[in-house]
Amino acid sequence: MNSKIALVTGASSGIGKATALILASNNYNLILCGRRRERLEETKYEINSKFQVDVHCLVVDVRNQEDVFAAIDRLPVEFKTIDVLVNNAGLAAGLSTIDEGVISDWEQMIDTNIKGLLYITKAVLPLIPKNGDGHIVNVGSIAGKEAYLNGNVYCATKAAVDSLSRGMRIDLSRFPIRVSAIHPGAVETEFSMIRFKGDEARASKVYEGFENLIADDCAEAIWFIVSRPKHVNINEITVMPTAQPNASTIHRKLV
Ligand code: NDP
Ligand code: 8X3
Repeated sequence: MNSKIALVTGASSGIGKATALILASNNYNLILCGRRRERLEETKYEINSKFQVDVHCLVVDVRNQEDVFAAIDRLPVEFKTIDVLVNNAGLAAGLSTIDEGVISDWEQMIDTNIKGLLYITKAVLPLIPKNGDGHIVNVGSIAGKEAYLNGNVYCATKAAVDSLSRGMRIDLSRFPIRVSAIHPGAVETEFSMIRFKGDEARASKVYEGFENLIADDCAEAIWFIVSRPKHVNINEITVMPTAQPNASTIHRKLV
């Protein structure tokens, strides 16, 4: 087995899957985490067909504290050093004013985007080397930098990821473990289908009339972060479509 190992949460789709592929192409062995086993197995198959690295699928819901700790504990011994942790699993559920918000949507976003990230981080930290090889990359969002209309709770969860990244960086620099964050604007993935609960027409409108980011744009930024020499920590990268200068402005050319 090669020496370096990365664990990517939300590796069954979108940014997480693209990140797993770019890490594999750079010789990292992978632990792919998500809830959908089949999708993780598909990613594993794709990686194995292209690259000579080892891949382990970790089927777990990051919201379940007990399951997260048990799953990390049960990792095969050869995967028990984790050099790079990419905390990417996350979602938006719904898009409505705070007075019309659905409480179960709020719970899902808070439990996944904040508490899930914390559970995974706490469970994985003992396995991260304390010699400068260890690196945690959190996937935040432009939504955590600027609130936008109807974004309220999603924006708040991503502001928490931003703040946690800053705090974790301070706390873990003593080992040292590097902590970085990436804050993307609009990326076409399954994100909007999930946000709009399978409403394809509404989801596709999000990306109409402008060139959105694709998952590979984020994966390349994550790879840049991870591939810096040990003495360099990229604190954060905000990556936006050129047509989206801030969280709530998109220049669309609609016919
Ligand atoms: P996708 O919906 O394509 O991917 C989300 C991933 O998160 C899936 O692999 C999903 O896997 C996983 N996931 C969701 N909930 C859980 C859970 N409870 N336990 C484990 N895994 C979970 O969206 P993106 O790739 O776009 O999203 C990835 C991250 O990027 C998210 O944190 C999102 O907030 C952030 N982001 C996205 C932007 C965008 O415009 N798309 C912009 C800025 C940030 P599974 O369903 O198999 O569990
Ligand atoms: C996802 C990007 O702008 O839809 O975090 O909130 S946005």
